[in-house]
Amino acid sequence: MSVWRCGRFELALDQPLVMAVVNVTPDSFSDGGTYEDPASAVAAGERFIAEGAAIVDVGGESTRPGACMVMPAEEIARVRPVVLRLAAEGVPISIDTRNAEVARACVEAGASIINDVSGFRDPAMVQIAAESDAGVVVMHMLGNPATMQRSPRYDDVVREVGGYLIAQATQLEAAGVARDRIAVDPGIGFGKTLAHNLELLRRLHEIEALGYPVVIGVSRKRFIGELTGVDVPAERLGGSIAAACWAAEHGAVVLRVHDVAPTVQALGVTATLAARD
Ligand code: HH2
Repeated sequence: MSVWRCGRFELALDQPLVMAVVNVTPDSFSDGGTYEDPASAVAAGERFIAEGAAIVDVGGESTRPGACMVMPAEEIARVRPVVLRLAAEGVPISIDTRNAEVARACVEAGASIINDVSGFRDPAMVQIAAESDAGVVVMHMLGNPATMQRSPRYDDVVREVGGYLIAQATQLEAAGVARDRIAVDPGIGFGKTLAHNLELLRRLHEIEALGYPVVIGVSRKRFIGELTGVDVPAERLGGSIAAACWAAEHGAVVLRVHDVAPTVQALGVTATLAARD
């Protein structure tokens, strides 16, 4: 059985793991403002673990298309108290940040995973990964959040995203990050059209074949709105669960979700139905 080594945790990958989203932000696309004070963010993290999440992903900066940049001191002030408290309770925490100062402060506060939506492009982020024993999520994003949805273009989106992920993972390994600490994520919605997102999900086995655990975030995303005509992100639960189960059956082992209990239930039923002995 393979494991993903993340700081003091060894996360078994024999069944899909749920990574619960807790955005301590005023402006995230679907839960902005919900957990703005640390106590409500901590309570949400505790509830998500009780509902079956394996990891709590704490974020202090929205990366939705066109989102405002947040200064590192402000981002740290938002996330650090939440990381400190949940980590002290023994929860595997990932810190969702593109900023090296924030990553360092949160690893020191007890975070076990660095989830970088810009895929460790910043050498300072690579250095922090190398100096710590945290797990890492290398995600693909085209450009940056301000510009990524302006006519994204690829010749073959799966090949290009896969090539980027391998290059970034190789760079991390060369810097001293052990291979079994690295997971990859094709970055659904990050500089991709509906057609690109669908192509990545339909050919997810090609991303799995890169040889790293695959993380997927489809929860409440715009492509589900485009497929269903549902404009309000929080009302996209059915589509989000369908996409998470589909991804889990086609190579993803970590599912990043906002709605933990229903997703855990659906993943369990899907895995049982798919099991062959
Ligand atoms: N998606 C979002 C943020 N972080 N990290 C990974 N690894 N994969 C993803 O798909 C991913 C991610 C965007 O969702 P959310 O955090 O809900 O919104 P916002 O960026 O507006 O805070």
